[in-house]
Amino acid sequence: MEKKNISLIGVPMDLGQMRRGVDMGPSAIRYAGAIERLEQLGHKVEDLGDIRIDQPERVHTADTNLRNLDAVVKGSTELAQKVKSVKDKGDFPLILGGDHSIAIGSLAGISQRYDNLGVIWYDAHGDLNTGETSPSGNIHGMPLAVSLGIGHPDLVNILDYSPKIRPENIVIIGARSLDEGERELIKDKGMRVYTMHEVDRMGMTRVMEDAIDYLKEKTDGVHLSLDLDGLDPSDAPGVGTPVIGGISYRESHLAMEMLAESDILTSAEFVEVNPILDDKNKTARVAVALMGSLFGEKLL
Ligand code: 4U7
Ligand code: MN
Ligand code: MN
Ligand code: MN
Repeated sequence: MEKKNISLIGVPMDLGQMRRGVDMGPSAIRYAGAIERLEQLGHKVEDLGDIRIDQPERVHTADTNLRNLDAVVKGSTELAQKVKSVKDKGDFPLILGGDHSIAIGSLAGISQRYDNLGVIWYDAHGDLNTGETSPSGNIHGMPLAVSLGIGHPDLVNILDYSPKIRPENIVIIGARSLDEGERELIKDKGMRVYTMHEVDRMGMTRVMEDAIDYLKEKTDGVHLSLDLDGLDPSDAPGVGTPVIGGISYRESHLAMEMLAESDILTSAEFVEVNPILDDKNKTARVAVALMGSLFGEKLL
């Protein structure tokens, strides 16, 4: 793979859900050696530091079913602007979360540069809820819907355009916990989803071959949004919403290696690492190991 200029952005966001600690994700991933790993592979890394995120609201405004809405909008807007400036320089944005609500800002900033951005959503969940369908009111369960232009106007209109992505440019991999409203949206919009059933049945090799061929043809850039809970909790225990029966560590490496070979990615984010729930920073170390494969590391 060609050597990249990578701009690292940390987003210590924990407002999209209720478990404290995920705001320390960026530190945990840096501590696990992300920058050194990428530099060893010959890439140039510039660490832009962390986006400023407000404290959680102490009183939840109950009328919206969107916890910490205003603070999430503010953080997302700041992230979107930062990501956009990285893209304007022609660098590769690598965003470290933080909970998955940060994808709202990432995609807002990235997608302005593309007519047809593709997205790989590596996750146990669909993150396709709205205030109306969400069982939790947690915005980290909504970013993919928001990016499709579905959801609260303040979230949907970040950087004043919508939608950020088209449903046919989305590939979800690893899904095994979908809410009723999410299933309907997937069917209604015709999104491509490789649930754990397809991963089991086809194997990760065919899933990734398929996904890469599909996106290569349709899109002019691809963003990887990797939620560590896409992996099985035995491999990635430090996440807020673990779901058993996930993608293995080895399968995930294979997926990252195949993405590296294809060289289709134009941006990436690693989210939902929560060091307080983790086992000796294992999940952050897994994230860094996967980054290695994603950016061209080989075993031999
Ligand atoms: B994550 C959930 F109900 N669907 O909306 C919700 F199961 O970013 C979970 O993928 C969302 O970790 C998980 O609250 C969001 C729930
Ligand atoms: Mn997610
Ligand atoms: Mn998830
Ligand atoms: Mn989660």
